[in-house]
Amino acid sequence: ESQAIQSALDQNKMHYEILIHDLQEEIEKQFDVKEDIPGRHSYAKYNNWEKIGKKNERRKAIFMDCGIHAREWVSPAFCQWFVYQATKTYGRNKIMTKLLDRMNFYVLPVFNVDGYIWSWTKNRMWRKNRSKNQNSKCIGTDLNRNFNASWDSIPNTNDPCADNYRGSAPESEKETKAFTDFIRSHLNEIKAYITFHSYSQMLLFPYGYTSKLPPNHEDLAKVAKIGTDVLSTRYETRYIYGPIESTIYPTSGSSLDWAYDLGIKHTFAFELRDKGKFGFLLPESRIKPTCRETMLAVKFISKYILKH
Ligand code: ING
Ligand code: ZN
Repeated sequence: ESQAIQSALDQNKMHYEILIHDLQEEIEKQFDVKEDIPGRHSYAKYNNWEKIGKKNERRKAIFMDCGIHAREWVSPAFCQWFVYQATKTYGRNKIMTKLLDRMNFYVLPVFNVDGYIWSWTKNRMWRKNRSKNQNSKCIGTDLNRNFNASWDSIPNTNDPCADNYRGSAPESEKETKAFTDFIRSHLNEIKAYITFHSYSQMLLFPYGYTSKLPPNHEDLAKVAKIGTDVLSTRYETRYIYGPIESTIYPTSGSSLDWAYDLGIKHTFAFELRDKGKFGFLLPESRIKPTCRETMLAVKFISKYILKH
């Protein structure tokens, strides 16, 4: 049986390779070959955003990231798809042309580089990054619990051996720090933040650390409702939407809540396909459909941001 599982995993890996292939170069650019933290398998320079749009113009921007969790492979696939489609359809697709004429997109295709590599080479189900923990043999911090957003307020994130370990302090991880530095220094342009996870088919917004609703809840819910409706028009994929806390589960220290509290009033997290049949091992045949339908929702959100 374990052999069957292994071969399923191998197959899945190969199929992803087709779409992820072009990402390889992107990922390699992010490596720091010096290995400045000894023992870390490989590790990012943390500043390798793709910026799509026109040069040297101040205007609204949307920041998107993928792959904060290693095993959620369809997420980096989406970021790659977005960059590919944006550059390919600019000048041909009306909406894309208008969006890129008027705003910029920052796309971080793989937030958690060494974790992602680990999930390809050693452990398909790896979630965290690969940093060492003091006083523990266990490796890794859950980057989506490491942000300074009511950090550590939800219990059970303090075990370094657990998949949701919050890290030793807020922003203890280089990946987190590089991201927050970038967002802070571009706050006047960044009007929306979208982060991509899998799986569950949900569109989430703040908060995760409290059941309190943010001031613009109605607005967020409206955008999420239309966004998920638009997404479903392509293949009838049904998404649910709502605040993190009541829609998926309570979380503290997430990037979404952090960005919101910093002042980015439109922050969304996608939980992409599926609802658990394949889960993280979403087959190759579903990658492109997932990207296509998700693109519709992202375009809608972008148009909304442009208008408001
Ligand atoms: N789910 C997310 C997690 O970090 C999430 C859910 C998204 C929480 C955004 C907070 C903010 O647990 C997965 N599958 O990673
Ligand atoms: Zn995730």
